[in-house]
Amino acid sequence: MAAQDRVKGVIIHRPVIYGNSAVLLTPTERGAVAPEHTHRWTVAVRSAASPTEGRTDSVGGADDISYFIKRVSFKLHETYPNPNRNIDKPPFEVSETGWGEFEIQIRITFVPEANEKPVSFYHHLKLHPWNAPPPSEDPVPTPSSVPPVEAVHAWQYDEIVFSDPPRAFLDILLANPPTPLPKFKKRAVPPHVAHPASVVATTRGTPEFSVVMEREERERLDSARKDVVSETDKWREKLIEKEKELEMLKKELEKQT
Ligand code: SLL
Repeated sequence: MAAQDRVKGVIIHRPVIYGNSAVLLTPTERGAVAPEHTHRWTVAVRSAASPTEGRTDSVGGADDISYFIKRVSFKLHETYPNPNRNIDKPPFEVSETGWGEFEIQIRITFVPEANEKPVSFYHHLKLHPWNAPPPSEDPVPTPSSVPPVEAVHAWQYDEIVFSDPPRAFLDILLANPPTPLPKFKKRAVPPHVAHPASVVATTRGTPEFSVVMEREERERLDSARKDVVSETDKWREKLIEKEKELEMLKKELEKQT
């Protein structure tokens, strides 16, 4: 089998996150860059798991993803000089300063071995914190209990799926297993500011992708619980039926003896 031949029936994925973080510029920084610029932001594509040592304040980025990603192109707003930014080596990110939010097109080109077309994601650059009330059942925080916001984070979890990958590419993927996501989040993300929808958090700490897993785990448990209940009902009915049958047979037997 040749290296470029596709391995039929194999579906393999790599978890990634894309999005941005942003911080307010201090008055001194504003003076140094441009007076109308209010924020410094970074837009990035990273592996989903966060580092557990070294740069532990990073959202995602535990793994070097250049074994399957060749280039990430970020298409910025045309108010930026050279708005098409091609990043050909990790970290696949662009840092800028500015004053406004806008839509960023993120185009991922894979290594040649993948023999796959590029994929595009769209991300709305987020600079301002969410002021929406907490969507969770947690008690509504009083203003004094809301921690001061240091950074705004807007990240989306996604999985890049490769179907029938070429043999050589499958070998590369298998040689580079992704760091698993933590089962439970280890970082303190205040529940009243973390978005349970998984993608975003406006928080004092650094969000980490495990809220996604928590939700999925909850959904799995709920569905398993329903299955167990319906199975139990089914077997209970069968048991009742059999007990009736037994009762009848016993009566038959009594009659005959
Ligand atoms: C808005 N529709 O009005 C958006 C556009 C563009 C933001 C936001 C550029 C900084 C520079 C910048 O921040 N553009 O001047 O280099 O909110």
